[in-house]
Amino acid sequence: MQKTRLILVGGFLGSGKTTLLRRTAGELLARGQRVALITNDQAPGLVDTAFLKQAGLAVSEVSGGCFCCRFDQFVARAQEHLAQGQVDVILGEPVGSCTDLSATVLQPLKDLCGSQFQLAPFVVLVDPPRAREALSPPAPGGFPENVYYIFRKQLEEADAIVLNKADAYPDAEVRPLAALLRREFPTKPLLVISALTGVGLDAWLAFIGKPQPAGLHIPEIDYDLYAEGEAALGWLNARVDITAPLTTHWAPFCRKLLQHFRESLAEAKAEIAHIKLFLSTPLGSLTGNLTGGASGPVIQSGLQGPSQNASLLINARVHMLPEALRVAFERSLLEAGGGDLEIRVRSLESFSPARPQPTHRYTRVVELTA
Ligand SMILES: Nc1nc2c(ncn2[C@@H]2O[C@H](COP(=O)(O)OP(=O)(O)OP(=O)(O)O)[C@@H](O)[C@H]2O)c(=O)[nH]1
Ligand SMILES: [Mg+2]
Repeated sequence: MQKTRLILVGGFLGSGKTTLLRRTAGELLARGQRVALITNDQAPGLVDTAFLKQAGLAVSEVSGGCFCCRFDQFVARAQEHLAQGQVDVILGEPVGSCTDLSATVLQPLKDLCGSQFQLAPFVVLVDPPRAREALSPPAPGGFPENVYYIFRKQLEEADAIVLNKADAYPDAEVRPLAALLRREFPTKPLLVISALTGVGLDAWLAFIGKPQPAGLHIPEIDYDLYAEGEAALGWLNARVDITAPLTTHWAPFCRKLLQHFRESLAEAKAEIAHIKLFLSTPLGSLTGNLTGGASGPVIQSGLQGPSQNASLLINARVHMLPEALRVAFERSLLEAGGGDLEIRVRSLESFSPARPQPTHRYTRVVELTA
């Protein structure tokens, strides 16, 4: 029986994993391949899952812990996709604050599931400014050093590095960074792409389509530092129902919400890793994103018109205590609503990720003969 190709795309929060996976899935489907996706988060209510489902893709999720701590759930989701019909490719997106995936996911997959899945090289996606910060210690960015520790470990364990968002920065910035990554990681293939515009996508598809060894690197990981780095980030997942007195265009509301949120985090000097929202109405959906740095909210609307009711999903990952993050979010929601909207928070979780407790941890690279 033909094995299903399993492609895991890692990388720090906001580096563009979901954007790349959505585009990759679209390209593979257009080439006649059958594709499924698995998303992952520490808590339920994932914007990524909603975003990919709205694109008509077959998506399942592992929530409540990362792939390494929920390894059996991850394998169960992958097997469910197989049971539902022939699948040629499964694309998986691990949590962006996770590392040590080679030891805890890739090696066990090769060892325990090698007869079902053919693992592609583990690719780690990077956002140019974040990579520059992480590779220039002491990091000049807004995260504490233990967060950049995770970022660097992600690069160390990668089989290949993909420098994303090439469209957003001049060549004069991208080229020296690519050179720095090549110097630091001379044995790892490096691709430069834009998941958004499709630049470099053919090379990317050719790379993931080629049978190659996967999970070649198992770096030493200091779990105390890793746990501290993850715990330095506040996490918020919320579902909110909103009713307006009259039919409303929701894009301005979402923009205001993200702007207020951003201002209140800037006041608290809390660095944003990624804030993303997904708003749906009977007339379609809209996504909004905020990543760190100076860039403002990016709103992409697929709404076909105004409506009175909307459901909002929001996921925020910020260098801030979870309780303060919740307060900042709730305040921003009220400010964006301006007193006119009826806002019902259906669920809200804010927390810092717990210490990672992987199901397996292999210390040696599993060699595959076939
Ligand atoms: N300019 C530009 N923006 C991009 C590109 N790829 C992704 N983005 C934007 O970066 C933001 C984050 O993208 P996502 O795909 O959600 O990133 P992610 O890595 O899945 O984020 P998490 O799931 O939170 O870890 C969104 O606003 C994307 O539109 C790119 O190639 N160029
Ligand atoms: Mg994502």
